[in-house]
Amino acid sequence: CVAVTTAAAPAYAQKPLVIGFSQVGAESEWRTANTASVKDAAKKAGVTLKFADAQQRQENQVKAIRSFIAQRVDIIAFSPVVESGWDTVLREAKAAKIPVILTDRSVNVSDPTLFVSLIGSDFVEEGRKAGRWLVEYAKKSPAATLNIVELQGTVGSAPAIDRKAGFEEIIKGNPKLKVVRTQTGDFTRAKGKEVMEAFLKAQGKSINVLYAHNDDMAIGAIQAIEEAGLKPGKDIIIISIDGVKGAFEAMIAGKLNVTVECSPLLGPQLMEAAAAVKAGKAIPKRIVVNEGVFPAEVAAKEFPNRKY
Ligand code: GYE
Repeated sequence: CVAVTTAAAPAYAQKPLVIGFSQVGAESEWRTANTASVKDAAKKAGVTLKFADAQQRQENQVKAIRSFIAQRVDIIAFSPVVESGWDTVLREAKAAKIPVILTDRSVNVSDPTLFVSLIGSDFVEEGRKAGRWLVEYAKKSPAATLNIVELQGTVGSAPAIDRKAGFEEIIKGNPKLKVVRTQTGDFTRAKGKEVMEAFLKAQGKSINVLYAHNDDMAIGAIQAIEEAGLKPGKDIIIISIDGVKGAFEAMIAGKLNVTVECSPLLGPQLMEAAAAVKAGKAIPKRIVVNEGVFPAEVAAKEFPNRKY
C-alpha cells in the first residue's frame, strides 16, 4: 500500500518566487546591462519575473507597483527614477504585506521601514572619485584656471544629486577649478549632445573640462565637441561615470580621459536578497557594490575584461 504523507512539500515542488520589477527605462548602456543582469539572474534562480519598463516616468512606476500589489507578487523590486514622492505607494505595498527591495537608486521616505534593503552603488563616492581624478590632473596642468561644464543626470534622481555633491565636495576650495555651466542631460546620448552644443555656443573655446554624470552623455557630448571642430579628450578633458564598453572604446580612441566604475550587474544580488526575504531571513539595509576608476592609459588592457 502507498503511505499518505502530510510532510511539507519538498523544495522542488514549491511555487517559484514571483518578483515584480519596475525598471527606470532604457536610457543608457548602463541600464540595458542592468536589465539584462536582472532578467538573466531571475532565469538562473528559477524566479518568475514580472518586468515593467517605466520609460523614465515616475507615474509609470507607481502604476506598475500598484499592479504588482494587485497581482500579489512575493516581492516588489524597483529602481526609482527620482528620490521623492514614494510614501503613498510604498505604504500601500506595506499594507499588503509585500516586501520592497530597492535596486540601484534610493528613495527619500519618511518611514525607513517602507523598504527592506537598497542594493546599489555609492554615488557620492563616485562623484568624489571623479573629483579626485580632476584634482590630480589640475596639479599637472599649467593653466591658471580650469573651466568645467557639468552634464547632470535626471533631475531629482539619486545618482544626479549624489554625483554632483561628491564632485563638489572634492573640488571646492581648489582655486583652479571652476564649474561655469551645469545642466541636465537626462542620462541620454541625445540630450548630452544637445546640451553640450549649447555649452559650446555659450562658452566658446573657454571650456577646459567636461564632467558628465554618465558615459552616455559624455559620448553624446564628444560628438558635439567634434562637430565644433575641437578635440575631445585633448582640447576638452572628459570625465564620466559607469565604465560601459562605449566609454572604453572612447578612451582607446583618445576621446575620453577617465571613467569611474558603476556596476549595473545587480541581478544576482537581487535574487539572493529576495530569496532570503521570502525565507524570513534578515538582510542588510544597505548592500554596496565594489567599484574602481579606469583612466584612459589602462583602457586597452582592461577592455577584454569588461562584462558590460
Ligand atoms: O549611471 C546611468 C543610468 O542609476 C546608476 O542611471 C544608474 C544611472 C547610470 O541611466 O547611466
